[in-house]
Amino acid sequence: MDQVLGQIAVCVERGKINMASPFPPDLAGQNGAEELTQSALDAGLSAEEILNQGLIVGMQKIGEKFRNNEAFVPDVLLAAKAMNAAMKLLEPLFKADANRFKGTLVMGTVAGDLHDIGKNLASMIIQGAGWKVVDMGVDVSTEKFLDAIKANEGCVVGMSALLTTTMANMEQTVRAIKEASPATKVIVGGAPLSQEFADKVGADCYCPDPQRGAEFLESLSAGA
Ligand code: B1M
Repeated sequence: MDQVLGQIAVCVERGKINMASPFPPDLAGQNGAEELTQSALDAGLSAEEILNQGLIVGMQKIGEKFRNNEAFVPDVLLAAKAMNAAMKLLEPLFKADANRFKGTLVMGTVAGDLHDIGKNLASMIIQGAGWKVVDMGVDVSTEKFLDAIKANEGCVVGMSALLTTTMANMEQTVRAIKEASPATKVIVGGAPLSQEFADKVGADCYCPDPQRGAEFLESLSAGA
């Protein structure tokens, strides 16, 4: 792995946002995820490389520590902040020409769930693939999804869930959408999901990663 990508991963894992951030104390005064991401871009690395080999690697590592009780909620929040700061620099590189949208994706994290990093990442990549993304944020109720479908005629709906408890809310929302608007396609993603779960709840596409979502949407626009 390129050295700067390894450093970016460490910054995300340790919650080192930028040079000005005092945390963690042993990295005070050093470059953070923000400056290193800018250096990587300046050195010619692609946004995809930085995302997949730097930022996501760091987030996976802090996730493992969190699971093993070696890191706690404040550590994970700082890691999320470091990742978001770097993602802001990558975002313009994933953006498509607003005059040539292939369709609209209404995207949200399901009710009860506040995790938004995966959703934001998927939104960014799908936007880059030429879709207008209407971001509903986190903790999005079934009613809000249904209202957004009415307001964005012909849209596809994307949902993210990171908690086994909120997978049940996802199921309820997908079923309500299919009942109220059977033609609306629904794509779902999030670490605890599986193809089996997506099939069971009636989603049209299970996305283990954003690219799968972009490919499914591409197949819809190709068939339109
Ligand atoms: Co939370 N959390 N968290 N957390 N958190 C997990 C999910 C957990 C697995 C950690 C663990 O125990 N190892 C665990 C869930 C256990 C379970 O349900 N079985 C957990 C828990 C328990 C909790 C709390 C309950 C902790 C507490 O309060 N005691 C709490 C719940 C709050 C709530 O939502 N109501 C909580 C809180 C938080 C923070 C706020 C601290 C923070 C979220 C910050 C934020 O999102 N702004 C946080 C984080 C960061 C995590 C971990 C560490 C990382 C999640 C993440 O962002 N991953 C996570 C552990 C882990 O996953 N390793 C954990 C990186 C992201 C890029 O991956 O979201 O999977 P992911 O997205 C991927 C794919 O899934 C896919 O694309 C992305 C890129 O590949 N994808 C889509 C996702 N959605 C998609 C949609 C698509 C397409 C692709 O189209 C529709």
